[in-house]
Amino acid sequence: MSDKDERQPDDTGPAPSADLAVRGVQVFRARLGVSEQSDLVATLRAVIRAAPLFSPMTPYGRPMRVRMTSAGRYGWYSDRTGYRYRTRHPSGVEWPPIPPQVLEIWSGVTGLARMPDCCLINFYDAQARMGMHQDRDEADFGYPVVSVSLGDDALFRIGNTTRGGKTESLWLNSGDVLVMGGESRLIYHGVDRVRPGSSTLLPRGGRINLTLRVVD
Ligand SMILES: O=C(O)CCC(=O)C(=O)O
Ligand SMILES: [Mn+2]
Repeated sequence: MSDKDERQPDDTGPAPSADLAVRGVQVFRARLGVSEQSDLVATLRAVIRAAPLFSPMTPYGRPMRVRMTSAGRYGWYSDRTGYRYRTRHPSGVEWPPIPPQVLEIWSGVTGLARMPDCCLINFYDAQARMGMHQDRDEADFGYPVVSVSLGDDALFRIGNTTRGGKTESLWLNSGDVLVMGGESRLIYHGVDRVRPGSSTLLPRGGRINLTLRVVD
């Protein structure tokens, strides 16, 4: 694949279906058109006003570079005692509900009737990255993980179901949706870097990732 996918999403036709699978990870390129992306960002701003972004502490005692918050019955959280889900934002408020547009993305790419319990909202500034990890704080790995990219491009790395070994990388662009399910549900993955200024979706730049998961 080329370093940069030049296709521009448009709102004139149906979104293309999965055009790529890397190690069982499905990538739906330009699943969201430009206006859907802007509407979604406006909706997410309201979520973030109710449940502001924060920088969780890793179990290793360093604050994460990615700032985050959640929507849904559960929010993902980390501190010195480990990774887990909790039912309230650190401020004490309940997490806001997952916006209907986000649930529609989930249904569209998974075909599942069961809705996700958690929509993790990750915000990456120009320096942020996320180390290689598995998503494994959920009860049932039979449900996929769905990840939505908005804003600046991100270099996403895909490894194996055990730590180490060869990896493959792909650029995720604004509007792309990725699904880790089946044999790829427990695959190691991470974000090496974002490409600042590659998108005009967010006026002050940066990248938003939504990660949708069934928790219990
Ligand atoms: O930002 C991304 O694309 C991935 C985020 C992620 O893997 C996570 O939050 O678990
Ligand atoms: Mn992850």
